[in-house]
Amino acid sequence: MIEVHHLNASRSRRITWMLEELGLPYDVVTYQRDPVTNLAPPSLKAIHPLGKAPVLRDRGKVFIESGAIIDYLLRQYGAGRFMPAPDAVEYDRYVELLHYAEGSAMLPLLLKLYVGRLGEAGAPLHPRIEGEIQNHLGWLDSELAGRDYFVGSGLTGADVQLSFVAQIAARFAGREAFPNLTAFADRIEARPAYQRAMARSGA
Ligand SMILES: N[C@@H](CCC(=O)N[C@@H](CS)C(=O)NCC(=O)O)C(=O)O
Repeated sequence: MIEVHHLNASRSRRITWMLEELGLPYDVVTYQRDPVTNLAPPSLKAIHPLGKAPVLRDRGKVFIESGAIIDYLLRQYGAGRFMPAPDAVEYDRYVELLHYAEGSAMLPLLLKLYVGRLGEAGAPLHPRIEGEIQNHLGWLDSELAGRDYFVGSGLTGADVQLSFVAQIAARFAGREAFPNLTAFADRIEARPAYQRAMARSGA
């Protein structure tokens, strides 16, 4: 049985959601963040030394990195669903966005979170961070103009990866700032598979 190691209020929600979209059976092992530090409990290191979520265990192997986990699940169990065929014109865009979510888009959002904790000491960095947030979220918002999903006409693994960015965008910048991203976040949250995942592993 596939096992997902899930941390509350975290990016690992993408993996339980992807599993629900695929209709695969899985077990969830849930960890709770420390209420003071917001960090994962040390027990998460028992499954992988980094102690980060998500971690997936399947067929005796342990996988980290949500983008790599989504790629693995779709290759193993997707039977062509939720990704373009490797020889399709949209495949390269799919791979690009699958990596882009964690490789680029999350960075300024995480910097805002961490530098914000420095108070006044972090002030010199705020303009650069805000500029990069506008740059990345503005680009993603424009990519969604006139379309429901980032690649082709239906949901792909790239949308699952970018879902967390869209959800944070609405939270950090307000629902009006990036309207296409907000509509995208609303669209994915309305999906029955997403709702099943949240009911199972917590929103
Ligand atoms: N790029 C990784 C990020 C993994 C990561 O940093 N996860 C966070 C949760 S969103 C975590 O485990 N934080 C707990 C901690 O750092 O103690 C992925 O997408 O899987």
